[in-house]
Amino acid sequence: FTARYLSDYQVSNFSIATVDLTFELADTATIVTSTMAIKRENKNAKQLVLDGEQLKLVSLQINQQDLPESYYQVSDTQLALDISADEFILTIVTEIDPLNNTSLEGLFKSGGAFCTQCEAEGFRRITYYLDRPDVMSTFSTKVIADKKSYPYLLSNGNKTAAGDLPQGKHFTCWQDPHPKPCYLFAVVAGDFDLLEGSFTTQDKRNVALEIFVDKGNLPKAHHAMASLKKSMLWDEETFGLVYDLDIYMIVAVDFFNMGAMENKGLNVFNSKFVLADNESATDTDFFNIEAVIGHEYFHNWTGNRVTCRDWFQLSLKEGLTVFRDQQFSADMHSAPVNRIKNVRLLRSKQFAEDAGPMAHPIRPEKVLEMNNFYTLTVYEKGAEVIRMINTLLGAAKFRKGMDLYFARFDGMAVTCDDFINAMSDASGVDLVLFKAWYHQSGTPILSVEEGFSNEQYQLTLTQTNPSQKDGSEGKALHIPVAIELIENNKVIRRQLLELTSEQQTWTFDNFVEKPVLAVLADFSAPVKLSINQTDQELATVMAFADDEFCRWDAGQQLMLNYIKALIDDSSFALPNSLLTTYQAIFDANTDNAFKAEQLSLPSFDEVVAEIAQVDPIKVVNAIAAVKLFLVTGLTASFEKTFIDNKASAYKYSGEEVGQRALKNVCLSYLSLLEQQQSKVVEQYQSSDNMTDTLAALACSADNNLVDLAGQLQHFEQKWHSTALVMDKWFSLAAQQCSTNIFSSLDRLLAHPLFSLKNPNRARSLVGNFSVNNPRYFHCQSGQGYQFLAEQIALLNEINPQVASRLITPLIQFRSFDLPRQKLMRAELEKLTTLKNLSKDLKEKLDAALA
Ligand code: HT7
Ligand code: ZN
Repeated sequence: FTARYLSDYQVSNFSIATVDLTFELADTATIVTSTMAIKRENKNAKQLVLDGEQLKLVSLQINQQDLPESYYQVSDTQLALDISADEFILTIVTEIDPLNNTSLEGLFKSGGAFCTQCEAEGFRRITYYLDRPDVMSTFSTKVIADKKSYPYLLSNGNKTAAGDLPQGKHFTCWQDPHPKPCYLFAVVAGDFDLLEGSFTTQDKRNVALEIFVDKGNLPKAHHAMASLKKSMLWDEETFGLVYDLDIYMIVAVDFFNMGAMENKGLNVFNSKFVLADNESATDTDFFNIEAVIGHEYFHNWTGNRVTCRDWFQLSLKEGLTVFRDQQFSADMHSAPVNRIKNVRLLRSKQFAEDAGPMAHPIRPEKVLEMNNFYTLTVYEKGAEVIRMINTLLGAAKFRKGMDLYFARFDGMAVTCDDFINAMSDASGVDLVLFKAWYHQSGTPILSVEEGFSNEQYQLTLTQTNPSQKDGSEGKALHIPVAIELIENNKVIRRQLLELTSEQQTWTFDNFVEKPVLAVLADFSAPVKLSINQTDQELATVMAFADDEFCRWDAGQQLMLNYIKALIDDSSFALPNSLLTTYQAIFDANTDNAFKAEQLSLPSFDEVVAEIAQVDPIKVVNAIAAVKLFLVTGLTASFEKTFIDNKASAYKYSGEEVGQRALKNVCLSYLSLLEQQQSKVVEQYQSSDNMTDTLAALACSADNNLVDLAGQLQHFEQKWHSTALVMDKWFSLAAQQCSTNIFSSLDRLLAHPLFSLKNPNRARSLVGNFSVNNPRYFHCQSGQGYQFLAEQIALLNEINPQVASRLITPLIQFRSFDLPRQKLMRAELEKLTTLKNLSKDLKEKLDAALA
């Protein structure tokens, strides 16, 4: 396996103007014929080297003449051709085996349907090609298959022909007018139910919207369709971006490595992000479907029309598109609650990645396996970086920057620098220093020092940036820090400070007494904050900051301080003042969804990110102790809020989602008290919706309540034939906080509905155990680590991409105490000896064990 470096980038020696593909679909022997119009761009380049993996080469022709064997060499990864002509037609016929392709890259089968996944480098598993994003071609595709089994034959662009063939076969031809890199190519063939809709663009064109789902699932596709229409309208209204084909198709499949894929005009989605109805989907499912549909749709401009020059630039499209989908969700729902959720994800998962062995800048510089770089850093931190540009420029100039970016680069494959230069040129804002966010890894620590004398308030901000992988020191970044100053319980000053060196001091005049600081309003930068605020100051921010994020975050900081105190000393006595502060959350006139976030304590991962080499069980115990203290002291408030927010029949609306969230947070607290646990049973029995059912089940699993077994059995009986709901069942069963968990896990692995070949299933059981059952994943015996490592070893053969994602909690062993480190390392070392260790796992194991 050889690493690739950003610094080695070179333009392609050859271009491909057009590619005509014919797929003769068959389970184990699909024939792909590719005819390409190729031109030599670099006269010094002798050989044309095409990428290709797991292909059987059937034939090869140049300008319709067979190419003698002495003119080409085939290896496991390449086809090298010696061709003297500068322009020629190359026809390659390959054979592939979709049925046995469990990696779900290239052409594979999901249930009965054929389906492709080409990003990042899956197209090379379909045919020999220049599989790189800066080679853009016009694609036309003919798909041939049995008509009865595969009535729908789909590809990118517009349908140009269709007809019947002998032996019960038929064909469909597609032409995509937009040149594109091969990672955006797609083919799907299957028997589906089709939900049809339409959208009229602002320039009055009619776009046919088609959502393909497994037979019987049509009623579950309406929310996805509504979400698509909202996304299309939002992009027109917010960014002036209009859809550019006559048809937009979405296909939902059950076997999929990630959430969804933005193939031009033919998105393929994990069915989890399409299918929903009131009985089987949670509020979170409804929310996520809208967000993911939005994300893939927004890629049509940020990703497809303007794409990446090379994969190191992935954040060019992903960071920007995540930022766009976050803004979309904020506009559709509560902006502050969305922001809080974004920050929770960043703090719990991205901060850990940035502190772990696979830490990389949002624009990585070295890659062994590209699939390993679809990370929280590239996506979520990447979105934070775009958000900072938005903050520094202001919304109007940011929009001007976006307009200039499209004016300059439409139809091109470009770099992150191109994007920033467009932003800077359009706005006149200097972003030279800012660019360091693209090449520096690690989470900056922002330290805050306050001073007050002679009616002057002094604020000193210091940034510390972690040293880099190459041993170099972390450099000062351009950090926007939005603050509020509160005097007499009122915000009297709001300002955006720009920290551009290691340390800067700001002075604010005319204060009678020292104001209270609310810092990082709206979480204006992806940094860790180091600040000493008293409980009283934090309570003031919680109650009186204008910025909702700051109000929420002050509560989190307060709780974090006490969780840390309990980790240091488990007998630490929590003060009753905490109860007063928490009671104020109940009493405030704020919306329910926000209250629910305020009442939710920092998660296990968020706490781990704050403490070096921590004993994980101490973290679990400390969080549980704070929770118990609060519910014991404020039982009546939790109970009243729980009862007051019981909604009637299920409806997915902002108001009711908030009510359910608040009610279920209260239930989670109350379930710690034996005398309140009947509420869990009652909610499970009376629930008419998945959100409440799962909330009750989670209480039973987290507290190992006696009713859990019966509830799981009842749930299984009711839902055994609904795959997405059974994923939830496996997740919950894996979350059970019980000493019997390991025998339960063995039973779950042997369950007839369990299969490691289905990524959703594998993630539900294996992923959820290792992420959401910290007491047993980190148990002293090391059994939790062993369980995960064993499943990863199996997945290494089946699906390296999924294996490589699931290994995350093990490679982050340095966050934990030395005994855990030793146990985790031992499992990682065992994995290094696997027979066919994939590139994906090798890259991570090498980094972790270095
Ligand atoms: N651009 C896509 C990224 C992706 C992917 C999707 C499905 C399966 C494998 C994949 N590898 C990379 C998804 C997105 O960000 O929208
Ligand atoms: Zn994306």
